[in-house]
Amino acid sequence: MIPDSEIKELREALVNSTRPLVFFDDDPDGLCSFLQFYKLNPECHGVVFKKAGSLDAEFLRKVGEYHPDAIFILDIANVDQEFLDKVKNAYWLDHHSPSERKNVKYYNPMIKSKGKDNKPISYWAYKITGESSWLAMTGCVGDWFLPPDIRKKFDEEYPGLIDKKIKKPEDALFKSKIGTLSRALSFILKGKTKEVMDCVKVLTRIQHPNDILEQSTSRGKFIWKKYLKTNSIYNLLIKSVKVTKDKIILFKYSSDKTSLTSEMSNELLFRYPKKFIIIAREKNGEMKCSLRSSKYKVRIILKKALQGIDGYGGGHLHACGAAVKATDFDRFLENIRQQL
Ligand SMILES: [Mn+2]
Repeated sequence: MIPDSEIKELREALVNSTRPLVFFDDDPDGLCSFLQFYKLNPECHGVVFKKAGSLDAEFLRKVGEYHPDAIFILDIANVDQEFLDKVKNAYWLDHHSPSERKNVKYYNPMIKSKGKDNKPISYWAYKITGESSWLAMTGCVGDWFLPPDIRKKFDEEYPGLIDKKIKKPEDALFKSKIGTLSRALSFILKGKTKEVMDCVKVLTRIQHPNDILEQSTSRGKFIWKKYLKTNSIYNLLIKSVKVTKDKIILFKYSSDKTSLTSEMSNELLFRYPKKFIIIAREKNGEMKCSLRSSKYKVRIILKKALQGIDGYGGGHLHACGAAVKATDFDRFLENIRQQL
């Protein structure tokens, strides 16, 4: 967990900042964390982090342009020391494997819990800001997490958006309205940074989830339209996945632009929790993979499978990302298969 003293410290830093710059991950958890920060302090200037790899010196340009008095880094797993050395007053809030860095205030629930507590950043953002249970839920559900304490508040404030009977996060993600919203946000984060940030700007002005879900405002309509555009590509792809008796579900496609591997693998995991799911997108001679399984320990299998392979990867115990040279992909696959 993150102790109350640290929650308070973050809240004060955010409230007292006159020029906060916020880097956030490009998934619903990262986005909803930013939106909650924005609700508490509308001076927040957001930068979506769309890169595979780390927040590195390249992003110092953003710092130079904006001149922030405080920098917040939300839901980003890797930040280079070189970046941190050149900035002042940085706060980094993350729930991936803990890092050791200097010149930054670092908050991670995994540290005190010895790896047991990896609640999403949207959860902590709600503790910090007290803002918008619907944003907290949308972000948490996107990370396969259903926090009972926020759920209670959310059910009071937004009845009907999650059926009372739903108890599992994956059911919330695929069978509830808030899950639809979470997947919609995931899809609007695809595409070019400029377009994404236009959507994010609109999202900062949305007051109620039904603005989007029922397209009851023009802003909500705008977001919904963007979602449908990506959703049509997504539906075509997921329909072409073949499921056999094999323990592995493997799907390969090639696209320069839209990465939908993580969303596809999540939906397949929901439908086939006992399989080992590999969705791979080929780009520039590299296979960018999302790996999922409820049955198998994906991170451990992945680590072994990468031995002697030109590639890298990691993540959570049952959900990982990896990139492997296309020429090594068959060998990589065989290394996985041997362990199942
Ligand atoms: Mn997250």
